[in-house]
Parts: sequence; C-alpha cells; structure tokens
Amino acid sequence: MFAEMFTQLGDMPEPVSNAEINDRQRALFSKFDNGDLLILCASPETIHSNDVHHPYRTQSNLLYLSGWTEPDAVMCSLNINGKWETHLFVQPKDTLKEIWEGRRPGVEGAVENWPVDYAHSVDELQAKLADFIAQSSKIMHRMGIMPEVDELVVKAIKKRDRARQRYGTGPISIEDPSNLIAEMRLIKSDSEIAQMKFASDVSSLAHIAAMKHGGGNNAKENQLQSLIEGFFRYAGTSGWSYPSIVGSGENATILHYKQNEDYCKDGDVVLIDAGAEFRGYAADITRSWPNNGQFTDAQKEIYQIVLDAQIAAIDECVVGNPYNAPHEAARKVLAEGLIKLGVITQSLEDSLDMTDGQLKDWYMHNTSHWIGLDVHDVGVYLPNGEPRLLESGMCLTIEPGLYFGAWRPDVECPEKYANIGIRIEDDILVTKDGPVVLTDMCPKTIAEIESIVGSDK
Ligand SMILES: [Mn+2]
Repeated sequence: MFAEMFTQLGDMPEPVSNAEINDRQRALFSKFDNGDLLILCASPETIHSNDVHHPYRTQSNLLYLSGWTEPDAVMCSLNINGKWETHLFVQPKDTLKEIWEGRRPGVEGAVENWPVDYAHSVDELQAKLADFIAQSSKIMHRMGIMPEVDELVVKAIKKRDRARQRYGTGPISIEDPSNLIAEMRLIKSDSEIAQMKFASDVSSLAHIAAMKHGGGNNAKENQLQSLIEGFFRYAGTSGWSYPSIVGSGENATILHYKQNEDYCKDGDVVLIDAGAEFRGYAADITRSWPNNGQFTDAQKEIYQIVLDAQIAAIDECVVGNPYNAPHEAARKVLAEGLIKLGVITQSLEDSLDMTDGQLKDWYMHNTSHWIGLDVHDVGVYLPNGEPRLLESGMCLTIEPGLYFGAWRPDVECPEKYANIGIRIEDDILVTKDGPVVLTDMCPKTIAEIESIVGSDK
C-alpha cells in the first residue's frame, strides 16, 4: 500500500542551500553591532531509559543558521577586523564512538560541507569560547539550553568589571537574539516552502491511508497511528513533528489526547491530528471522519459548520490582515452555526464574549499558530501590543473545531451531539496572490471523506 502511495508524491525537493544559510547569517549580522558575539547551542540529548536516548532533534535556531543537525554543537559568530566569522564546534571524529553510535562528519567534514568559516572540536569549546567572550562587548545568547555555555557566559559577565578596568575589554551585557532570529524565521523562502510542501504532501497521504483503513472494521486508534507514522518514515521524512493525536468517539473531544489505544467504534467520529517533519520543517494536519464511512445527520451538521468556519478563516489569510482575522472569522461562523442549531441561545455578539459567551464552551482554543521549523513556530503575535499584520511568506495553521464532550461536568452537552469532536486543520502560506493551502492534498469535504473512508476493504 505504501509503495502505491509513494508514487503520488512529487520528487523530494533540494535541501535548503548553504548559500541561503549564509544569506541568513549575513542578514542577522547586519542587525548586530561589531562587538557582538552570537552563541547558538544545540539542544541536549535526552534519555528514554538507562542508556537509550530519545531520537535527537536539535534546536531550531541553530539548524536555521548552520544547517547542523548533530548534538554537542555550538555555533559562535563574531566580527574580527570588520569581517564576521562563523565558528562551529562539533563532535570530533572518534572511531570507537562511530562504531557504536554512527558516523560523524567531524571537524573536517563540518568546515568542508557546512556554511561556516571554521570548525573545531567541541572539546576546545571552553578555551575558544572564553577567548571569543573576552573580545566581545555584548553576548547574544539564549540562556538555558546548554548549562556549560551558560556558566562560561555568566562567569565572563561577573568578572567584566575587573577585565574592563585592566584591559578596557570584556562583555558588558547578555542579550537573547531569539527575537531577531524569529523575525527572520517568520518569513519563509521558496526553498523552505518546498520543504514544508513535501512534509504536507506526505502527511496528507498518510491521513488518506488512515481513512482508507478505517470504516467500521474495528480498527484501533494505535493501528491508524501506525499507518500514519509508518508512512511518514516510508516517504523519507524524519517522522512526526509532534506526537500524533488519534481519538475516536469521546476521545475526539480531548484536544491533546495521546493514549491512542481505544477501538474506533461504529458511529464514532475519529479525529486525527498528525503531521510529518521533513528536514526540520513541520506539517500539521487534522481531519475528522466517521469511522463507519457515513456521517450521521448530527455529525454532518457539526462537521459542515467547522468546515465553513475553516474556509472562512483561510479566506482571511491575506497580506495586510491582522494575524487574528482568521480566528475572528472562524469564531463568527461557528457561533452562527450553533445558534442556528439551537446549541447557543445567546445573540451572536454575546456568544462571542470571552467571559460569558457560550461559544467557548464548545470551541476553547485558538484558530492559528505560526508553523515552520517548530510546529508552533516562533514569531511574536502582538509586537508592541498590536496584532501583527500578515505578510507574504508567513505560514500559519487554520484549525477551528467543535467539541461536545458528554463526559464533561462543566457544561451540559446537547444529547444529539454527544461525543462529537471535529477539528479541521490545514497549513496556509500567505502570498500576495492570496492564501495557498500547503496541505491541499488532504481531502476535507463530506462527499470526499465519505467516498474514501473504508475504501481499501
Ligand atoms: Mn496545529
């Protein structure tokens, strides 16, 4: 089955080029002062059990500005005699370690094939970094990722008075460069979009595979999950970009459900929120479908409201709109729909109120988040307290939903809609020609879904 699906995928895009990463570095350095020292640290490895590690995924800012994906790495950049130099500290070649853990590019490989000026063994980090720090007047560093680097930085700042007095040099402050980098990451290049489109296509096909396998055959949530995540790897992505949510029946009404071990029963709606990660870039898709292949009338009513809300929100993803315009559009359509069904008994205006409005009983989350190297990508939503205006190249999810958890003690769930949970989520690229749905390979109309669910029987 995977082999047939694979033929529907386009070619894998070229990776983001070293030249593009060099351009990113230059764009960032242009915002710095000459005495600034940039330090970017790899995330630490984390333990699964005893001596087994979780699959490694590095810190996104380091990935964005170096392309380096291995652990135990630090990138430093500073301006020496009017020219910015970039140094990458990496795990050195080590035959014994490589026999056990895998091949390493090493120092030579790093400087040859990655967009950096110099590479060093991470064993030299302490000495070299101390030297860089001494030459700097401000350290651009995010604390809390690599404790040994934090320690060096703090030590250097502590003794700054002495060094400044004696030599007239040494850093005087630490600043977190994350916001500067986030501003750059908010706008995706064509090459980044190509990576995200591939992640989106793989994810779409994986959702279709789950739909086909569903259809009243007593599938379990974990079986649908395995099809989805199996195809993520089959298609050459690194796997999921966030743990898959596969919830049937009342589990579909739990926003971040993660057990994924129940049976999908006849008459249930199955909600699947799953996306692949490709070369660090995320996809994030949610689809909700009837396990027996046919929506009930009640399910159809709710589904169509959510779909209408989603389409209205996507239409708002245009250059110049505030980032929350899609959310407001979705909320309005959801509320209008629930008023028509008699679920909401307030006026439209009252129902949207964040304190007393009835909509938040059934729709309690936001409609969008940025998406990119992080599934919940970086970028301030309210710079200077004002909603950010959408620009060409920004990517965001659109994911309205309605959740009628009959198990909830805090609300009285309308019986007709008991345990219906619907969320529909796509990833949108804002362009000057309007919104582009990156996840458009994944079907979402009622007719399409009913024709696909259970079709591999
Ligand atoms: Mn999402």
